[in-house]
Amino acid sequence: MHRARTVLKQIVPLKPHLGLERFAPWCYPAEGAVAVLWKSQIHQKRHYNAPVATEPFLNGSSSAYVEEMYNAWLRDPKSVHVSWDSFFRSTSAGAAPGQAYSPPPSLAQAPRNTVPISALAPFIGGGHASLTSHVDEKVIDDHLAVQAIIRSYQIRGHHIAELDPLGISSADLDEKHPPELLYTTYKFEEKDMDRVFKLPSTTFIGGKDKALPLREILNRLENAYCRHIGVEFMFINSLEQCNWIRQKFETPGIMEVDNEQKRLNLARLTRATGFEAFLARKWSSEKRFGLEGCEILIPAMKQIIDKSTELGVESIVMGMPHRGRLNVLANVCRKPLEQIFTQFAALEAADDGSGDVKYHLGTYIERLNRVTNKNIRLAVVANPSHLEAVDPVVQGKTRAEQFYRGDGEGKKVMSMLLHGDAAFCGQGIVYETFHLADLPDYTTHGTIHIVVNNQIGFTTDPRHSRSSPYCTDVARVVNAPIFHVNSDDPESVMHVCNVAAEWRSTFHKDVVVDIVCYRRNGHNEIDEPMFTQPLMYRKIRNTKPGLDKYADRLISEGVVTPEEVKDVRDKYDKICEEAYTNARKETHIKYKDWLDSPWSGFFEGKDPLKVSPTGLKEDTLVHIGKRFSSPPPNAAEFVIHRGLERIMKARMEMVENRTVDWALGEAMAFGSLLKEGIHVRLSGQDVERGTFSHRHHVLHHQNVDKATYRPLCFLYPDQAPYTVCNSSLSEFGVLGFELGYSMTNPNALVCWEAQFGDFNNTAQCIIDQFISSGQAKWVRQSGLVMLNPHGLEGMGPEHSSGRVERFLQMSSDDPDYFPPESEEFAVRQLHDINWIVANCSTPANYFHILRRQIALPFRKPLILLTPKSLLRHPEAKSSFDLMVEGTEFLRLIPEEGPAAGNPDAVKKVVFCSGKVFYDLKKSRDEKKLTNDIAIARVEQISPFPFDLVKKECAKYPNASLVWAQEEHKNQGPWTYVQPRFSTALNDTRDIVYAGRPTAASPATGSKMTHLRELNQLLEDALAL
Ligand SMILES: Cc1ncc(C[n+]2csc(CCOP(=O)(O)OP(=O)(O)O)c2C)c(N)n1
Ligand SMILES: [Mg+2]
Repeated sequence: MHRARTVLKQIVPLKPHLGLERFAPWCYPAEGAVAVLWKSQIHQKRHYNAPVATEPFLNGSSSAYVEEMYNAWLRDPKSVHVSWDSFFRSTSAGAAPGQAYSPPPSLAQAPRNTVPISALAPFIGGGHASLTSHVDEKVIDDHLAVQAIIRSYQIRGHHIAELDPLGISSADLDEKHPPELLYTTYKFEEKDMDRVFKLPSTTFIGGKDKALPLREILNRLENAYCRHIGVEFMFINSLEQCNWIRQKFETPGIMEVDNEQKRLNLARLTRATGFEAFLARKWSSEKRFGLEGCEILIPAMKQIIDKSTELGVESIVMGMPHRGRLNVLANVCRKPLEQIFTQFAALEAADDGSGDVKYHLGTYIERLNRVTNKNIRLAVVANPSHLEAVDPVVQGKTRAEQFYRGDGEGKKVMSMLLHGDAAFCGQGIVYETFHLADLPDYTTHGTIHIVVNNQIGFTTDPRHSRSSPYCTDVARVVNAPIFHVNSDDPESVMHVCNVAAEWRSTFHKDVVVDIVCYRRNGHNEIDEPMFTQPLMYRKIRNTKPGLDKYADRLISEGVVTPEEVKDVRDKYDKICEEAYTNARKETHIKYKDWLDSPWSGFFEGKDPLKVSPTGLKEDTLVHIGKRFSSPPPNAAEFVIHRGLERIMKARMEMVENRTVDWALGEAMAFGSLLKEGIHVRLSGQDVERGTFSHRHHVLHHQNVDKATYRPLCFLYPDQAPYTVCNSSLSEFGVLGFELGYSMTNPNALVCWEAQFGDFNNTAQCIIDQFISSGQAKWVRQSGLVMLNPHGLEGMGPEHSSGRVERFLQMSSDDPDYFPPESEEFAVRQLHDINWIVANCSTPANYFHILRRQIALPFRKPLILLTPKSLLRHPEAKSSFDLMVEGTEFLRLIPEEGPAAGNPDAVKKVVFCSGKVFYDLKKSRDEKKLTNDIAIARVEQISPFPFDLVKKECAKYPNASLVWAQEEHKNQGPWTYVQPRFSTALNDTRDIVYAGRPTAASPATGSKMTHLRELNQLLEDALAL
């Protein structure tokens, strides 16, 4: 790309361009002149073909280089290598085909039996005595120019393609014609138009012809690159891929379609148009974000699905925004129209949940594709209003589906993402999602993107909503080809859709179809667009709908009759009417009809309140512990870092001593689930080693690149697969991806780890819009685990807080409601909550809570605040005794020391959560207050352990109650726990706060202030 630009820059100054003429006028000989053109072509061929240089240099791939050399030579012959000098001299002098090149003088003797080319001169080209006399310099010049022209069209033709169906603006926001596409730039005149030029190998415009008259060259280039399709691909850094695309657009006749396909296009367009018209008629004042102005989207998606199924795809996961969503559900997914229409009626919901507006809901359908006669599964993933946020979720879901099907190359499962023009270029998550496209553990092996480019975002014009020429420029970062296409030319749209599907199937890379269209109505149906886009909308009002234009065209071509067109319209209208009548009989809406990820078989036959045990046989703990602490089986050849050897030795000693630290506890949770056939996936920044260098799930051979060993993958011969993967430096994208991954299969433990907890706020949209509220809105469950390293340790405002207060604030746990106490108290709470928030203080509890995710008969997201200094804290270890059979996750860890032995004498109970426990305990012991002060740990903060808090408080009837936390008063769990303590204690006792004062920032930047604050908090909490 860079080189091409340089070359073109150099070519342009050779001749100042004289005006704004395009090649186009040259391309269309006056009517009746075709025969003349062909006659002259034959004549010219005969005349010009002979001197056309057939040097190997002049093939397309090297033409830019030749141009560069030639220009340099023109400026100064000494500036190029002597061989080039000789070549250009020869060609300027009229050397014959294949003869212009003479090797540079060699010091070595000429091999025997070879003859210098110059010696052949008298026999070449009609007996001229000298090579320097008979090839006109202009011939070389013009051939190079023709090559430059071809290349310019390939690179820049899209800038002048007729993409806007309204014909008022340029899709690249630039009205200028690139000078490379001006005929004057290359010194050609009308009289040159019938000269025949040899075509380079980098073009396919010739079909079987190897040479064409210039007029025809330009004509064909215009047709390929400047009609209703604009192709951006020359930035792709693969010659093979560039050639593949050239072939798909340049080959003569490649766009031709048969009448059957035309009729199919028309029928599909009729349905798409009819659907919106029907809704508009029945619910004229309802928001539906209709597709009017881009109805072609529906045939386009169907074409992609047809082609992809033909190429082997069996399942497509889709993500899309509001625009045209109902139409997609109805006409692409074939969701029963009755179900869609009931969403417009104000009906009671038949199942749990708060639901969502109709243009956000997902769906899942398995059906026969009538065109290819193959079965296909289509899922549209439910999404929030937040544009593009669903993109990574779709990718994660797709990846998971590929994984479970063993579809390692994405041949059976693919993703399709739809975008609005303003959102595609405006939202950073688009970029973050693109960057997952080629990562080994995140790729979905090519996504087909479709942009509904209606050239407006709500009320904002593109020139005010983006700085890039096209709204699709973000896709260039992954070398995705981009096909811009005019929505009013259905056949062009179908062509690019076919090419997009073939591209994905061939190269397994992303591709973009940018449908340049318009929005016939306002942003929604009750919005007035004339307030802000008066001229555009005046034009729109005078623009015939795409369906009418296409129907007229097919009627004039004799492909269909007006009666047939009407018949198809009426039939679809009748279908809608019947569905409407049926929908009116419905009394309830069912959210479950809109589920995008059904887990067939998971819930059936399960006791919804029965949790499987999480404790393990000691043998299992020992086995996993030992494997995790051992080098690879080929240890002799696999050189491990010394430091790691020490770590593994220490791990082995822990196993022998029946204890675990944080990393070992985690490994045992993961390993035991793997043993039980549960796939485990841990993803996030630097998770393989662990941000704090504590995990080491991937050992690296110290002398061999890419030679690694993952102990958890080799625990048992029949275990489930373990994936641990360092992610790109993205939270929004990667957390969204893992959420999507967790949606596919409930029998998997999917964990995302933030580098530090506070970084989760760059993924806030996934947390707010999907994780905390996904089940309520979309009846969709997820057992995703978020690991957020948390704790104030003097590291400054960032790197300290996982912002637990935010998660707690979004928890649906009622502060004033103490659920009935029973055996099932804990599981019922979990069943009813939107997510679980916990801050474990021991490895054993961490082990149990991870395992509990799978032991539950339903799925809930788990938000874990995880430690940093505790990873190596000598006391933050757990005995096997707390992990063996019969043990379980402790929602609250009561005081276990002397105070518990004589509770009546206890003066104070300090409740806390997480790492601060160790600071409090140490300080209390130093102050010799072990008989006076009890310390209890709330491990599961939400849902709040009302029952256990009540019990622990009741145990110490004479004690005052304190909540101690290291976070500032307006942060941390305090505001969450305070009212719940009151409820737990039925307002009979008060609990007071001990800790840092309120603050704007999560933590101080000063180490000294940090220590002073910590000291103060310990003093306050333990004061009697
Ligand atoms: C992240 C986000 N910010 C703002 C909005 C509000 N909003 C809804 S639609 C819209 C315009 C979208 O324009 P475009 O992406 O071009 O899609 P179109 O509506 O034109 O199809 C905006 C700003 C939103 N939904 N999501
Ligand atoms: Mg738009």
